[in-house]
Amino acid sequence: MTDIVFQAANVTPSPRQVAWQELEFIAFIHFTVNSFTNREWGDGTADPSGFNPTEFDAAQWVNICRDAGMKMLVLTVKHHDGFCLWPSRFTDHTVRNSPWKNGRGDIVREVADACREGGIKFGVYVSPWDRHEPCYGDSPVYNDFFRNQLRELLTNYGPVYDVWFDGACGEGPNGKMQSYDWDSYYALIRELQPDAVISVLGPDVRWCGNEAGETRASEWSVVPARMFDQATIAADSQQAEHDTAALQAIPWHAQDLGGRDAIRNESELMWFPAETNTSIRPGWFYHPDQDDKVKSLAHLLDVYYGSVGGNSVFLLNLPPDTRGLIHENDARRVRELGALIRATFRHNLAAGGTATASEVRGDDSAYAASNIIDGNKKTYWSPEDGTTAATIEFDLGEERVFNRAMLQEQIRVGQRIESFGLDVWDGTGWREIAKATTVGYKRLLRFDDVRGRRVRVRILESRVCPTLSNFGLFHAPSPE
Ligand code: FUL
Repeated sequence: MTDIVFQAANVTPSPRQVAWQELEFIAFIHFTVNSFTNREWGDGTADPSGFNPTEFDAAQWVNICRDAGMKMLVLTVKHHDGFCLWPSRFTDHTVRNSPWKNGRGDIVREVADACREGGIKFGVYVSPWDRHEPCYGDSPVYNDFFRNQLRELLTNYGPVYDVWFDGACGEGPNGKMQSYDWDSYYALIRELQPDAVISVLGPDVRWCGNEAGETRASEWSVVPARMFDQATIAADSQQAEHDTAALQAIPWHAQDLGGRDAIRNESELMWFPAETNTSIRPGWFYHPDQDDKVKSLAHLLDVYYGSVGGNSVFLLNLPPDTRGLIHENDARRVRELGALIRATFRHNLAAGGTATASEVRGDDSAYAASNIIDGNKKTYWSPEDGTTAATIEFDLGEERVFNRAMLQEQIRVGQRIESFGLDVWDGTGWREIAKATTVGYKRLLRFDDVRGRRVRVRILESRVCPTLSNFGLFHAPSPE
C-alpha cells in the first residue's frame, strides 16, 4: 500500500460534516422575484413590486419536506439577481419594498421559524454573484457588503446549519470583476454559526458536478484538496457558470475522484463529501408551463438510491409558485417518495439476528460484529490493523424475503472499503446477490427478491482495516 492511500484512509470528517451527512435527504427551495417574472436568472432590474405571494405559507413547505423525509430546508435567501427575502439594512432591493405584507414581511424569518417548529434544520443559499448591487465589482466594498449581509442572516434567525455558496457567475470576460474574500466569509460563518457547513464554494461539502442527479459508482469523501481550491478560483474567474469552460477544467465529471488512481500523485487530501443537487422539475424556479414536467417517482427513486445510497447527500429542489406554495403536483410526488422510502426501510430484517465476523480486533467486545446490528450509529465492528479483507455472516433467525441491502462504514474514523460482495446461503453454497465498490456513509443495493436465512458480506479490498457500523436487509413493497 502506498503512503498516499494510507494517508487517505486517515482523513476524517469534522463533527459538522458528520451531522450534515446524517441528514441524508434535504430540500432546496428556490423562491424570489424570478418566481414572479418566470425567469431562471434575473438580471437584477426586476422591480420589488412584483414580489407578492398571495398565499405564502412556510408551514406548508416544512410539512411537505417532513412528509418527504427531508431533514433540512435550504432557502435561496438571495439569488444572482440580488433580491433579498429578508429586509436587509444594506440594500433597498428586498421584501421591504414589495407589496407583500405591505413591506413588513420577512420570508427568511417565517421559514426559519417554521423549520424550527417543524423540527427540521434551516440553511441559506446566498449567491455571491449579485447583479443588482452597484458595489459588486468594487472588491473590498462588496466584500464588506457581503459580510454585512452574512452577519444579518447568521445572527438574526436562530441556528443556521448550511451556508450554500453558489459558484455561478455570468459576467463574462468583459463584465464586472469581483475578487471574493472567501477566507473572511468562512471565518465569519465559523464565528457566528460554528455548526453550519459551508457548501459548494466552501470547504465542507462538494458539489457532485452535475445538476441532473447523476451519481458515481464509486463516491469517495476523501479527494484531492486542490478540488476545493480550483472551485473557488473558477468562481473568481467571472464566468463560472456550471457549464462553462471554467468549471469544465475541473475534473468534476470524472468518474472516480478519490480512488487509488485519482490520488496517486496528490500531495494533499481533504474530507470533502459529495452533495447531489437537482430539481424536481426542469427549472430551479417555478414556471407554470412545467407543472406537467415533475419528475417521476421512479426517476426520483433512482436519484435517491444513487445519492443517499451512494455516499452522497440528496438535495432536492421544490420551487414554490406565485402563491408562495409548493405546487400540488410536486407536493404529491415528493410525499409519495417519502412514503415509499419509509415503507421500504421500516423493518430491518437483519436486526433481530446474529452477526459473526471472520476476525475481530482485540479481545474485548469494543469492535464486536454484533455492533453492526445494534442500532447504535456510534459503535462498529473492525478487524485487526493490517487486515484488509474479511467476511461477516448474518443469521436472520428464520428465512426472510428481501430485495434491498444497506451497509454503513463508521465514517468518523474515515472511509476505507474499496470493494465488497453480498452473498446468500442457498442451502448448498453461497450465491452472490450483488457487489459494489465504495461504501462510505451509506451504500444501498437494489436487487430482485431473495429468500434466505444466512447472508454474508465479503469485504474484498479496504485501504486499511475496514469498519462496519450498520447493516440492513429490507423488503421494498412492490411495485415501487
Ligand atoms: C446554479 C444557479 O445558477 C442556478 O440558478 C441554481 O441556483 C443552481 C442550484 O445553482 O449555479
